[in-house]
Amino acid sequence: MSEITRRTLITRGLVAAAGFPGLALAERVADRYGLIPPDHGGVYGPGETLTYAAQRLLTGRSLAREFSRGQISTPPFANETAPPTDAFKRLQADGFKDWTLSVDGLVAHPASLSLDDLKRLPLRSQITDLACEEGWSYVAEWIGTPLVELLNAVGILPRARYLVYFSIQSAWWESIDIAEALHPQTLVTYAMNDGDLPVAFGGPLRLRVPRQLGYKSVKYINRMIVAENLQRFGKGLGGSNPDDGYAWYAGI
Ligand SMILES: Nc1nc2c(c(=O)[nH]1)N[C@H]1C(S)=C(S)[C@@H](COP(=O)(O)O)O[C@H]1N2
Ligand SMILES: [Mo]
Repeated sequence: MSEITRRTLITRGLVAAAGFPGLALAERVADRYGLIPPDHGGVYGPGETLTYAAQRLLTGRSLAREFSRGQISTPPFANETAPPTDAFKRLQADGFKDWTLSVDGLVAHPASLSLDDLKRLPLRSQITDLACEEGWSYVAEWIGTPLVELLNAVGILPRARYLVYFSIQSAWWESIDIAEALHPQTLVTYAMNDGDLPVAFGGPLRLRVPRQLGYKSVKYINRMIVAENLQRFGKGLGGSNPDDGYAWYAGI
């Protein structure tokens, strides 16, 4: 189903199911419940708002499908193989022992964690599909710590609404709402299938957001900021992909 068709159905479904007399009222309801996405302006804005609001109301706690070991793709498809920057190559030459993930913003205890620090947090693995907006996908086992464990360790403040995350590859950053950040399948991953997370797949550290399209699973992450709103980041639309015209909420 095309994105537009799907969006139209969800929009109609939300409007029909809730008996809303019109889009304007639906948007007001979405706003009241904090369901306005950052890319709500422009031509597709009302559609983005209703897609996000409908999905959050209907599927907020749903789980991405998990697969069996036998369904892991061999070989998996890596979209990009080149190490991203010189700074990256220097860290790589040292086996990533100096790689850090900083977490700051609306947190009680800002922190800078090494890969070893992250490996001391509770571990979870899951076999999920990574689906690109271009139509291809692959199944892999992703291993890391649930983001919720990291956020519990730094203590997010009550005003927090978004988690913004950045790659060492500066053109790449994204954000998710706190519900997605606390979801048990959102993982800070450092391993894949049988070993360390390969560079081609975002190693040494990648956020996996399996309920959304591949572009939300940013590779080579080294910074997270917990924020109340997204206005000060890029064009204020919530990510490098939304800044380029893709949907901020990329639920599948
Ligand atoms: N830093 C960074 N993260 C990224 C990308 C990228 O080019 N750089 N590509 C994104 C896109 S569009 C997709 S579909 C997936 C591809 O994941 P893969 O390389 O594991 O196949 O990574 C996402 N995360
Ligand atoms: Mo993609």
